[in-house]
Amino acid sequence: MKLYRTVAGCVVEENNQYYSLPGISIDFLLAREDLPEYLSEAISQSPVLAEFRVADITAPISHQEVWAAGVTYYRSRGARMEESKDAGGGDFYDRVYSAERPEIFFKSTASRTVGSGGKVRIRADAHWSVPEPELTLVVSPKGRIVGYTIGNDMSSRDIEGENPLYLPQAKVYSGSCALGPGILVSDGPLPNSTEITLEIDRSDRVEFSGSIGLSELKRDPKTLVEYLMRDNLFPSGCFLMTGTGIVPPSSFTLASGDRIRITIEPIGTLENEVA
Ligand code: DO4
Ligand code: MG
Repeated sequence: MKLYRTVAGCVVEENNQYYSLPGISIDFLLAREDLPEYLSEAISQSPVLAEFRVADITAPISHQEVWAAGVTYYRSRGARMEESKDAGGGDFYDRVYSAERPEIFFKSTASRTVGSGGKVRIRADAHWSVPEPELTLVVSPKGRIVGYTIGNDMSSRDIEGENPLYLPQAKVYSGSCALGPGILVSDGPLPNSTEITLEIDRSDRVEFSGSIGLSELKRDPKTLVEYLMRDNLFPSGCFLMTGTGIVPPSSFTLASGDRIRITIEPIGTLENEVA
């Protein structure tokens, strides 16, 4: 079952049929502990939509915060060590990769987040920018994983690499986050065979493509959630990005007009243009 937030309200997709949930907000739904069960029941009493327009989809976020885990794939550890080698920061990333406590940082709010079809941004003062395609957990107020979406943790690698203390500036700015297209509502784990793929088109040809299997994710999603919830309250629920395992070559930087497509098969494709 998938949940979409659209310009006309929330919509549930089940067995290729779309059901509208009139008057029910994304905040109401994401604050529930029983989202999968609630939606199963709700669609049995909801009208079937005659037409579902992909163009009507908006980011599935309102009052939720977006947090992100980092250095959760071996490939990310290597990339971070490389970009920070001149600043002597490489050792931190090596240590956090194998430490018991994961790296978790604040990433975004709804105002900085775009949905599928929206425009992500690169910072005006950055000259090495990349998308980071990440499986994103949808977490209830009590810390239950109630669904999955696709996240793009847009990042300024030069700013992050200059000094690890610049991480918030490299990660948190207007248009630095994309989420969507919708939420795969499920409280079970995704299979280890799940693939995340990234394609970046420039002038109608593929400039970069890559993929990574979820089997390469070093941290258990439930453990990441457990650390996030320690001494934190999320009354509206929250999103937790699980880190990137796909890193374009160091010669690559995003440019205005690039189209970024991130696919995670059971969830869908998150597609954004760079403003
Ligand atoms: O440590 C910096 C951030 C790393 C990150 O965002 C990732 O690995 O996805
Ligand atoms: Mg990331």
